[in-house]
Amino acid sequence: MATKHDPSTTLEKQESRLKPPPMYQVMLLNDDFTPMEFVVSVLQKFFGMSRERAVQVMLKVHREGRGVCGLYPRDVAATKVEQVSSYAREHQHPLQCVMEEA
Ligand code: TYC
Repeated sequence: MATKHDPSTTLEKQESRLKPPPMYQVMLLNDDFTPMEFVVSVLQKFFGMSRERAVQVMLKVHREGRGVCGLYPRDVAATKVEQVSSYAREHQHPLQCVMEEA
């Protein structure tokens, strides 16, 4: 019978045997219509970036076609995608936000 102190029965031991949860990159995709200023405001509002950082990331997306906004566990990443997508829709911009396993 396992005792209270058998390490194989403790929650701590079981957690250490699990793989860490997969992480997801949340990304913005470039398009020809969403105003640069709107993208900067999205990066500040939903990803907690400074204005300076948000401008850098927006320009990277503008020049390279896509860019990473942050790395999150799956449910947090999915919520960011949903929030950004509905905010863009509300403002009638075609801005696309997607997630991808890291
Ligand atoms: N390409 C857009 C423009 O020139 C700006 C833009 C940047 C749009 C990043 C989307 O994810 C984006 N107005």
